[in-house]
Amino acid sequence: MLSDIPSETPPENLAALAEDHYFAANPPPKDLANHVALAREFIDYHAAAGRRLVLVTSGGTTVPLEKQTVRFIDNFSAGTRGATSAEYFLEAGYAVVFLHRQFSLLPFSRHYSHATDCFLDFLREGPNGSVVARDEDAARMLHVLRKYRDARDRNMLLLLPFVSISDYLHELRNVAQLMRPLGPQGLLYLAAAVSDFFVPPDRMSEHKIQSTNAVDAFKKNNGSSSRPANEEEETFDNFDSSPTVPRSKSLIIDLDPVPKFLKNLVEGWSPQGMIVSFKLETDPAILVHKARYSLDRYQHHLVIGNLLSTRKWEVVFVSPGNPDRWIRVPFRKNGGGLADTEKEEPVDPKSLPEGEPEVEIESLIIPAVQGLHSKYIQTMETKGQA
Ligand code: 9Z3
Repeated sequence: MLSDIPSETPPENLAALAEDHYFAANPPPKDLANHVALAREFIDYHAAAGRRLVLVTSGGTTVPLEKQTVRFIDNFSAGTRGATSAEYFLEAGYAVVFLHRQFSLLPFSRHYSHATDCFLDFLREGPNGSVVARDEDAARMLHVLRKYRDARDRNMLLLLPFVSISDYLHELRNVAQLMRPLGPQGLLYLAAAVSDFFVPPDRMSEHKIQSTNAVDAFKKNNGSSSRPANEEEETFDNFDSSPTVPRSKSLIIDLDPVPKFLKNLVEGWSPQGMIVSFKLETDPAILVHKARYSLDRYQHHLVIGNLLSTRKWEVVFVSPGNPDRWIRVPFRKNGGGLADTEKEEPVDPKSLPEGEPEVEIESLIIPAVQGLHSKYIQTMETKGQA
C-alpha cells in the first residue's frame, strides 16, 4: 500500500517510490517480455532510419475484481480515437506502435470489424468458387487494403494488446523507456481510457467472489452441508423469507486510486519525447480547466480535451504558452446554417446533426499535432538536446 511509504520521504522521491511500489506489487502481463522484444526491434529499426515514431494508446483498461478474473470493471472506449489516429499518423509518415485494448478497434480493420454490418456483408461469391468484395464496396475496400498492405510491408505498424490497467501501465512504462533513443522524434499520444481506480492485489480475492454464503457454511460444516449454522449468518433473498438454500450477499467494492504516472513518464521514462495526453470529461463547464490543470501538474506538452457527447465533433488543444485552440469538424446546425467552427467554447450537443460527422476529426487533429511536434523537435535541437 502507498501508506507503507515513510511520511518523512522528500517530495521529489515520492513519485519514484510510488512507481517502484506499484510495479513490484502488480504483476506484469505474461506477454510483456515478448512485447518488449518486438517493440525494441521495431523502435531500433525506425530510430536507425531517423524516422518519427508515435506510441498511440487506445481503448479502455479493465479493473479486475478477482486474480483469477471472472468479473471486472471496464471503461467505455471502443478505441475509435486511437485506431483512427493511428491511420492518420501513418499517412503523415510516422511509424506507429499501437498499444491497444485486446479486441478493440484496430487501424484499417476498424472499417469492417465492428461495423453494424457483419464483414461478410461486404463480400459476395465470385467466379469459380472465389470470394470478392461487393461492387459497391470494392473501391473503398481497395483503398483501405492498399494502405494496410503498405503499412505492413514497410514494417510501419506494431500492434501490442493489453487488457487490465496494470497490464497497460507495465506496457506503457516499458515501451516509453525503449523510445529514449528516438529523442524528440518520439511522440507519445495517450488516447486510451485509463481507469482512475483499481483493486490493489493485497485486497483482491484469488477466486471468483461468491454471491452467497454457501461456500463459507460448507467449509465451516466440514463439507457436510451448505446451510448456515444460524439465522444471523443468513443474508438476503428477494423472494423467500425463510429460504432452504443460502441467500444472496450484496457486494461492496472498495477501490484505491491508480497512482498518477504521467509525471514519471515525463521526467523519467521518456524525458525527451513529446507527450500528448487526452482529458475526457462529461461536464462542458470544467473541461478546459481540467485540461489546463493536468498540463500544469505534469508539465508535458499538450492536453487534448474532449467531451464524451461531442468527442467526434470537437476537441480543444491546451498547450503551454498558447491560447486554447478548438478543432472542430465543419457541420450544419440542426436548423440548417453552417456552424462557427472557430467558436472558443464547447458546442451545444443539441445543435449537432444526427449521426456521425462526415469528416473524421482525427484527420484534423493529427496534422495539428504533427505541426506542434515539428516545432518541439526544432526547439529541442536549438537547445542542443536532440
Ligand atoms: C480520451 O479522451 C479519448 O479521446 C476517448 C476516445 C477515450 C474519449 P473512443 O475510443 O473514445 O473513440 O470511443 N482518452 C483519454 C481518457 C483518459 O482516461 N484520460 C485520463 C483522464 O482524463 C488522462 S490520461 O484523467
